[in-house]
Amino acid sequence: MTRLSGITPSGHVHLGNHLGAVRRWAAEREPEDLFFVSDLHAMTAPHRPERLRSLTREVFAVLLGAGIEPDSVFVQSDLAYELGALNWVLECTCTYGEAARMIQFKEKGAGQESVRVGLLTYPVLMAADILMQGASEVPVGTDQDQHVELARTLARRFNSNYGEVFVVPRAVVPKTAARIRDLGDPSRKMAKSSQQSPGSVFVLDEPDAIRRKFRRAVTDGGDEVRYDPEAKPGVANLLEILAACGGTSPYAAADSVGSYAELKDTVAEAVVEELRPVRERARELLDDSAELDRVRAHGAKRAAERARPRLEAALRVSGLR
Ligand code: AQP
Repeated sequence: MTRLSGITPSGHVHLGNHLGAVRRWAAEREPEDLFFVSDLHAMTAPHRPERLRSLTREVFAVLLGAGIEPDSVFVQSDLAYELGALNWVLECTCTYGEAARMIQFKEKGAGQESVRVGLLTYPVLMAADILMQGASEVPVGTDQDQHVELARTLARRFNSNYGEVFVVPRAVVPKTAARIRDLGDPSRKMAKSSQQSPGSVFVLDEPDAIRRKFRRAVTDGGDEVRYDPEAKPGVANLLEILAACGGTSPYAAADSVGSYAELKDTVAEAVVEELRPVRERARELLDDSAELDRVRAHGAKRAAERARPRLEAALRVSGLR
């Protein structure tokens, strides 16, 4: 069983990515699991080339820093030629109606003056990511369910039209993890794309920056520390973060602190300690370009070796080569 998970370098990796995904990927990984930095997906919206390149390196270093094995991680664009080929074959397996139905396309495209064709077709590229690696399970949130469903449809259609080449993948719901909210605006989730927000805590932030951000975190009226996400969303978010760092429940975390100020200090220190080893390992790698490049080339080679026989078979049975 191969599980495939990706992270898009659309901004700096934040505390939400860490607590909600990356930390678990590292802790619960099975030998067959695969992780990748989906830099091709980051091109569906306007982007700056140098920034994309540097964020891709950063995200890759953070995955390794979090403890993901070099054997199981790669950068998507290091397989750009292979993916480009399979993407075309799958685009010719997918109908326009199927692509245009994707809710994310409608949502992300809504109100935009101009939309990249890639925003319409990237679920097909995602299908190529999944099918080329022979992934049987794709852990995704509900917002990506529909894309995995499309990958299933395309795998089935391709197999029945041309021959059995692809494993038919299925979406699996990851075990519940905290949904971390923006420290300055707890009504929205912490997000990579809201880079300017002082309410986003990044994995590579220095301890003092982390402490400053928590000191400025929005709390709620009153002064009682109580876990009540409806009435006290700001405090609840801080308690969820504290609980996630300490492996307890938000209710227990609430009992451990007496005031808002104490809560902010306690959660800031817990986050500093939680992120410290990841930041230190990631920084070491980012400072040692040669080592980072070596690990990246190794991951790319392994991923390409895994992908090529399936890609060759897909090209052959569909009438190419
Ligand atoms: N705030 C969050 N709390 C918990 N988990 C989160 N994830 C993202 N935000 C939070 C999880 O991180 C993994 C990788 O995310 P992604 O690259 O697919 O990005 P995303 O889900 O679209 O959210 P981001 O990081 O905020 O990026 P943008 O701003 O580009 O949308 C996923 O497992 C995701 O659930």
